[in-house]
Amino acid sequence: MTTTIQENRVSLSDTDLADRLGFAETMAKAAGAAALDYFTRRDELVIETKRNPQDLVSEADKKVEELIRAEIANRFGADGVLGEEYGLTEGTSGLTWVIDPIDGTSAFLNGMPSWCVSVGAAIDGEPVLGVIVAPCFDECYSARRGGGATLNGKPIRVADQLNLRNGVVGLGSNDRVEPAAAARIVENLFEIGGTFIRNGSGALMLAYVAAGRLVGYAEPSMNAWDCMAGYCLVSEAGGTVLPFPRDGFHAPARVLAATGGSYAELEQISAIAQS
Ligand code: LIP
Repeated sequence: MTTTIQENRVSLSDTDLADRLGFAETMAKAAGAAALDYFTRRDELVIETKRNPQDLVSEADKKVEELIRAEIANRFGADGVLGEEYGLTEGTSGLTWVIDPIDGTSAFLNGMPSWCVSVGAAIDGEPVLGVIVAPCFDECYSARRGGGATLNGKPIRVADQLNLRNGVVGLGSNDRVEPAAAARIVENLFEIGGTFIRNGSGALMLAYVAAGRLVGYAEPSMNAWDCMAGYCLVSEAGGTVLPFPRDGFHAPARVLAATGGSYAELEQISAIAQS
């Protein structure tokens, strides 16, 4: 299957995507090793506050994104790059890498293992590649459009045998969401006998949906770099996702992913008035 870019700038074949996936796995693992080194000496890191005291960034985030950007520029210089710390660099190939150097920054800086390196790629806003590396667990989740999803090289699939009453849902939220609305999602889930986790990394929780550990994931307002890789993983693992806005590189949007059998109910439970 050949993925033809809009305006026929470039046609990316499955082989092109497979090449990029192999590169992304190697690169994300190297970035993960660099991040893990920072993690072991996090007390030395210079930490800055972004929007509020819960929204932090450290030199680890910036240095790891710089490492990823340099690797991409060296190998696929015509591709675009969108990263959490340095924004959007337009490309000419039609493929844009969408990266979060350390997703779960709060967990990372507080010494908890639930963080990851998230490397996605999109063509015309559609996720086509996803690699999520969780160094503290020695796990590499990987997928490309049409190629299935794997965890450490072994095929993975969403948990079709679970539902919202016997499975666990991942939830995310932050200051962009009205507190009462976020609480209502939890209330709605508890009312049907469900339960949830929030580990601070939306990307890692999306990878858990793809691996069949979580039955679904919902977050009312999430950035493209947090979800693009996870969306590719969930779709290739047989799950259903709420398409991210085609112009979503510039603003956060609602994120929803689940098994096919639980998607509609989780959509209903987590639907809130968008501020
Ligand atoms: C995090 C997301 C998570 C969200 C957090 C934060 P970061 O990304 O993965 O889903 O709830 O507020 O945005 O900031 O750790 O890269």
